[in-house]
Amino acid sequence: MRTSALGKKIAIGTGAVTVSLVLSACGTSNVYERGGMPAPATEEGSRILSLWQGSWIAALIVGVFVWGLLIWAIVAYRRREGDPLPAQTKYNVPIEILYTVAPLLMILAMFYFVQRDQTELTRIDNKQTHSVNVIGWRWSWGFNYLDEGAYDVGTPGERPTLWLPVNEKVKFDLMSPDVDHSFWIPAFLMKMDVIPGRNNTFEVTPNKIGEFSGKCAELCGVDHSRMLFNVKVVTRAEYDAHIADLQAHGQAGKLDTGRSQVAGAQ
Ligand SMILES: [Cu+2]
Repeated sequence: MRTSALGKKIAIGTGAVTVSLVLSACGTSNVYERGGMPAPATEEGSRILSLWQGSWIAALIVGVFVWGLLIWAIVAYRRREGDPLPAQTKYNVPIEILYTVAPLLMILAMFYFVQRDQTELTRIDNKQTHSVNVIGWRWSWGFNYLDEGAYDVGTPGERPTLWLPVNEKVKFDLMSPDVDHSFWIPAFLMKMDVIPGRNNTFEVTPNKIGEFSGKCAELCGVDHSRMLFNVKVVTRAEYDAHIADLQAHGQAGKLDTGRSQVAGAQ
């Protein structure tokens, strides 16, 4: 009677610890709770973060189970003094079915969640308030603010800066005139390849004012590591003022390099 009450207490205690671990893992305030991910700076980012955290929780549950079995087998069935060689077996059908079916179920579960989130994250609903044509080339970036008729490129020795108004959905239209690059803003928890001759697009809604860094995530050649840019998420008023400033400095219209060279490459 006493043992079963104690057993119940242990079970409840273990359950509570597991639940609190799982819940705390879903927090976003510190980097450990996020599993090393940056704090999401877009509306869509929390979806990727949950997928990442969920994958870690699932992997840990499987890991603890497998490590437990391993340690138990090593300890309980260790060789003792005078033990004969154990019976050598092969083709244990139930075990073979188990270790074929169990990983298959795990892969199917992962596939379901990845497919669900990927479909949502790459969906273009065209309800964006503005579009930016991103051109990645060896070794920098250009940004065409398509709706406003202004562009920005870095100058030698200065990183280009992509400005975005906060809480407004933006559609990125990616182009490369030379080789494969990848447009990545880590804080947006989203990246996409920039491929010559292909029009890759995605939409995000930045929801945090601040400065972020961006980079090329596809090893594209000798100066790949120099393909850095800044991102500034600002209020609509500051954004409009910046666009007017670009136009006043002669950066009106559209930088055509990417599109014409891409067309030439096809
Ligand atoms: Cu690159």
